[in-house]
Amino acid sequence: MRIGIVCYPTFGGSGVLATELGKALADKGHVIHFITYQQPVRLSEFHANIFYHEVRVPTYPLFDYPPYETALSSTMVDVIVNNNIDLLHVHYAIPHASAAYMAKMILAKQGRRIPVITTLHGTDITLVGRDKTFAPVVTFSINESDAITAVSNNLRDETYKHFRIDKQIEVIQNFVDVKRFNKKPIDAFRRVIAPNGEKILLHASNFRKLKRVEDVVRIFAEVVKKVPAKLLFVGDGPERPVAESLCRELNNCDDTRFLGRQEQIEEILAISDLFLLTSDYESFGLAALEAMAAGVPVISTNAGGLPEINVQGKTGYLGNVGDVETMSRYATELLLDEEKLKQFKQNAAEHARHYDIDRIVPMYEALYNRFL
Ligand code: GMT
Repeated sequence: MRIGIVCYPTFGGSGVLATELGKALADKGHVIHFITYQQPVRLSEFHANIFYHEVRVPTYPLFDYPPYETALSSTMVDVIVNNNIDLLHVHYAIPHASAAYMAKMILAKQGRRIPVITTLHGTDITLVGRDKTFAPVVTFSINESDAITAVSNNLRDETYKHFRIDKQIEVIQNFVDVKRFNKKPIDAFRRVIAPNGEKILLHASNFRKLKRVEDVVRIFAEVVKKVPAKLLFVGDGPERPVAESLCRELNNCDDTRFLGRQEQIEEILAISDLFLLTSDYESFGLAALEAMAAGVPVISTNAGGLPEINVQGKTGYLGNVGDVETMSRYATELLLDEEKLKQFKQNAAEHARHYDIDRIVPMYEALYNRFL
């Protein structure tokens, strides 16, 4: 198949998922055309079946707001026509689903049919999409998609709750390439981070407000009172200065490192003992799944789709949003009990296999086949 994939190219989960999906499909012989405004972060290597088309938005003195969506629709039309694309798969509804609708209508006038599949990822529904600035367009373009998928049961339910959707939303959960995350720890790296054998806790995100990174700092501050430990932060974003200043306030800077954006997250996960995810909401929590695939148990909130992947008392523990005390207690208890920690690490790795790329990607292929 020749598939056009539209996504955000940044470090966000939807872009990562879309890129990994494209790469997996290309490995299976499909020809993939990525359409976005920048080379996607996880698309750094050459692949004979992968093409990248940059959406360029010309500047003009009249444009206070450069019309990205118009440029995106036009690029879609161009790529579809010139590369004989069979199907368009857009990730994150805003503005990809409405841009795809526009491209589809333009092509229909030319007598060409292009099926559009929209995958909903999270904040396109639960945060930004629900805002009345976007809601009518989001509702319309979701309903006009030929197929709609959501990355968790929770996100499907949230979409039905907040939008008038008259079509079936299919759930295809996110996936992880278990082989990639099954890495041996690099001892020298572990020693640099934790020279005295301290436990390593990790948080990775885009540091947006809903990630509640201050809760990560507070949990760590409690844990480190009882367990010699280090905290690693991976990623960057608007709330990073908040986490940094709280760290200083709580006197934990010597034990905390902000690594910034990292492409080789699997190397960092391989030396980690516990992953912390304290979000207000996660439709799925791809970062937590990647941690589990690397055999790292997860302490998370029980928000959104997180209970669908993190199994209480097996792969980790869950607490209410903002309940730092409970999450700290769980983390401390687990880190102090070597046997239990070992068992949880094994459980996490085993559980992640349910979401292996080899199980989930065929679900997308089956979906595509229905429209060709
Ligand atoms: O978490 C983010 O802020 C990024 C966001 C995105 O759209 O790129 O992630 C969403 O999609 C991911 C992949 O499907 C999910 O794993 C995340 O849980 C989801 N984020 C939220 O729902 C907040």
